[in-house]
Amino acid sequence: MRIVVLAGGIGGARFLRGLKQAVEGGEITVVGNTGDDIHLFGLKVCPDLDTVMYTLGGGIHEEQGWGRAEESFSVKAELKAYGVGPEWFGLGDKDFATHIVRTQMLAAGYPLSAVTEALCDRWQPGVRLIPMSDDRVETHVLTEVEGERKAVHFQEYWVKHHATVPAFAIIPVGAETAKPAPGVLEAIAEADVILLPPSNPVVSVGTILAVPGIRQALVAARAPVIGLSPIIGGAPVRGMADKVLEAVGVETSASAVAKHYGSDLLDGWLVDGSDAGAVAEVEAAGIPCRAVPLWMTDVDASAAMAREALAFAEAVRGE
Ligand code: FO1
Repeated sequence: MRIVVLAGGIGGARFLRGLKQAVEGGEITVVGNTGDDIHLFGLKVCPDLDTVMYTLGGGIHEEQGWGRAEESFSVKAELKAYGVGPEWFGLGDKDFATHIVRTQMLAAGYPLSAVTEALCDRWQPGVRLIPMSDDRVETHVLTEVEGERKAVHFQEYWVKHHATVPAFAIIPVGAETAKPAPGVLEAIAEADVILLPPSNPVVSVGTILAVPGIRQALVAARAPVIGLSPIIGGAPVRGMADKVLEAVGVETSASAVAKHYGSDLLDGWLVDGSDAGAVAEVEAAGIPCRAVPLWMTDVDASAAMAREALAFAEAVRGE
């Protein structure tokens, strides 16, 4: 079975760990969000690609959901000693090696998709990880800091300000001229099932959908597109999705996110049991909906969710 998953960072990576367990032998292609990418110290950092690669490859810092396990921060301390910032983004010594190799390969002319493939050769994540685009796309947030309106890089909004400053708009800079990376549209066209995991619907899945051609390919795909709600009981499971949902005028609820994705895109939407009351509303919007447990408390729970999504895909296939 060929499965395509559009994934962001932590939520997407944890879901993928369950999906891998649920479909031993299945062929999983992950289209990764690159809007979180940031250039620091002359290096290109790809947080969401690295979170998927490290999580599925066994190198992730489990509690954080980003960066490496057993990490040290000597280089970070030395950079601080030189007065070179920013200090608010925690790059560890082992993680620096990933960014050095990536930047070196990009400088040699390899596209990000080839670089990602090369890095995954080491980590063997057990999925094919393709960036949404080889072109530079960086999400910026229109905010107000000390009374001054300005656009800041998503990571500055998310990590330095912890999303405590207002977000008036979310702008995936460069998306309008970006092209899907090689293999993305082909994987979508050939997929048997396409899944939207509980990643951030605005800055992760939303950014991938902002690359011209990807949303259209999903709408046209033969495969059923099944989404899993990242919102449970009116609150984001993790992270600060509510802050960016507000920025784009979407209510923080399982049903609002389904409608935001649209009935043209979704063939099915899974909400948590606690949101069973939303099933009728989602179905009224033309989207088949089921309530199942969506808390990814461990890999077995994530695998159970994945099996529910795959069963739902079979149920709606060809309808
Ligand atoms: N998230 C944080 O909250 N604090 C950090 O210092 C931080 C550093 C960091 C370094 C490398 C990397 O790949 C990810 C990192 N993240 C950090 C996570 C990052 O902000 C992700 O983009 C978000 O978690 C959203 O996916």
